[in-house]
Amino acid sequence: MRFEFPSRFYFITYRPGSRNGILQDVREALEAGVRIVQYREKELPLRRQLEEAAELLELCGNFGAALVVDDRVDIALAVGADGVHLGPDDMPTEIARMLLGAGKLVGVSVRGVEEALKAQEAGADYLGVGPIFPTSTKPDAGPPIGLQGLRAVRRAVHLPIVAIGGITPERARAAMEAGADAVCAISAVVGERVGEKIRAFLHQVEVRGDDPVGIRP
Ligand code: TZP
Ligand code: MG
Repeated sequence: MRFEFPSRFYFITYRPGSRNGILQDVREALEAGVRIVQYREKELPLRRQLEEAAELLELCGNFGAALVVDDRVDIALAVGADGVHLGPDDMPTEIARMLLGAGKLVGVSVRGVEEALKAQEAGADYLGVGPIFPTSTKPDAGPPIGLQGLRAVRRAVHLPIVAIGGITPERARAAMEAGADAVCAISAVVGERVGEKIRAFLHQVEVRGDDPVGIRP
C-alpha cells in the first residue's frame, strides 16, 4: 500500500544538540502532533542504541506514531521498529526491503532526480530530499539543491517527499509548495522548547479543512 506521511513534520532525534534528552524531545514532538520519528544515533554503543530504540518505540506506540531507525536495519529488526531510513553509504534499498519485508517502511535520502528514480525503483516508501538549504548539522550533506532541486525531484517521482536541510518555519511553506509532503528540521527545533518550535512549523504547513494529516491535535 502507498505510504503517506502521518504528520507534516518529521522529527529526527539529535543527541548532540539535545538539552533534555532525546526521549523528552520525542515526547514533546509527539505531544505537538508529530507522528513519524527517526531515531538517528551515530555514536552510542550498539547495546545502548538497542535500549534507546526500544524505549522510543514504546513511546511512539503510545501516540500511534511510526518509529524508523536511521542507518541500521539490524536495530530496526531487533526492536520491531516500523522501518529504517537509509543514506547512500547504508545498506542498499533492495537488500533492506528483502530483510524487512513489505510491511516495514524504507525511507531513502536522495540529493537529486537520478538518485530519487533509483530509490523509487528499488522499493523505497518515501524519500528524504536535501539538503534544500545550507545546513551545518550534517557536514557531509553536500551543497544545497534549493527549491529548484526539490521541484525537479517532485516532478520525477510519485513517492512522498520529506524536505530536509536548513528548513525553518519561514521556509517550510515554500518547501511544501515546491512539492514536499512533509518537512524536517533539526537545528530549528533542537534544544529547549522542542514542542513549541514544532508547533510553529505545523502552523506553517498545515492545510486547514478536511486534511487529516494537516490538522493539529
Ligand atoms: N540530511 C540532509 S540535511 C540533514 C540531514 C540529516 C541535516 C538537517 O539538519 P538542519 O539542522 O535542519 O539543517
Ligand atoms: Mg545513513
